[in-house]
Amino acid sequence: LGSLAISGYSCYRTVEETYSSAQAIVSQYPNLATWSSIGSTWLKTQGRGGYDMNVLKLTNKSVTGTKPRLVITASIHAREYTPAELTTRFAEYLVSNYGKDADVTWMLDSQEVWLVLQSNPDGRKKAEAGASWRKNANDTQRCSNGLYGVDLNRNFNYAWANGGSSTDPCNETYMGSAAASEPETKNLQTFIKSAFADNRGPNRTDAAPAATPGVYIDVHSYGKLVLWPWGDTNTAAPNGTALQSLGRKLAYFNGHTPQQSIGLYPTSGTTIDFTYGELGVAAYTFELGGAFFESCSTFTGTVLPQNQAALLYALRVARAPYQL
Ligand code: ING
Ligand code: ZN
Repeated sequence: LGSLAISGYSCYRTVEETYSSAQAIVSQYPNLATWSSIGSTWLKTQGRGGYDMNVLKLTNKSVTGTKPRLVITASIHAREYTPAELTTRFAEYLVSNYGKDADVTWMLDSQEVWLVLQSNPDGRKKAEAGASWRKNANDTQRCSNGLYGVDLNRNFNYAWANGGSSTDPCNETYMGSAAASEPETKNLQTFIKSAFADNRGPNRTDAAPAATPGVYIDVHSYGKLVLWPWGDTNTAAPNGTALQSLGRKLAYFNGHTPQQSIGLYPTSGTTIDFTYGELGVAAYTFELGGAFFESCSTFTGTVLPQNQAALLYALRVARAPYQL
């Protein structure tokens, strides 16, 4: 595992280590994996270093046809290390068990798994340098306390600025100067739309049920929660009963607590409200573990970690029609 040491642990891969692990998967399993850019981070658009944002796509390419997609974005909040590491391990688990484990084989034959392992690499780099950093690295407005950046999980353009986010650039939940003002947000929105262009979920009253519904999961830490839309109102989502039913299963199999996301606290402009609100795709926020920096010892050994098992479970339910 990686060389990054934080909070006494040495097992969280850095941005560069995560990217080289993904590239290693692609060279070792070319028939199962693809790695491609979805755009540049804020710093890169400024010509000041920065990163490409990338997606790791996993499926058995020999089996063609329209497959349901499980789309996972990890570590959109810079200091939340566990999601990126867990999701990278999930990818390694899938490719290394293809042809060995019947469930994994079935899954990669019949599903597509699209993973953004590092959803905020600029911010993550600041966290790796020792800052307790949540937002991206947009320093257009620098604050006296040294903080800057936009909370990407308040910047998405569905019901943006509708409460539970801040107009203050010095606040940790700063919504940004406009909906989807940040390159990371634009990249993720375009990516999520492309993922579900032919996989619309049946959970919006105004959307016809799709033959191959997908599932979207945005992985954060911490809290041991499974959250679903809406974040800005207590009103249930248009197909809230089905959304809750699947959310409860995901939580149960993960030892987490299920709830509509406003039950944690009000939010707007989040990834899940965008994905559900714009596309009608079942969308969940997972809050993993018990701390931002969870010990990798949780994941060692031969037992599939519960969180990892939950992602496999999510993949399974993605196959069935959404109402289970
Ligand atoms: N928590 C999430 C946050 O963005 C969340 C919780 C996500 C609530 C999505 C509602 C909707 O604030 C952390 N730890 O980031
Ligand atoms: Zn978070």
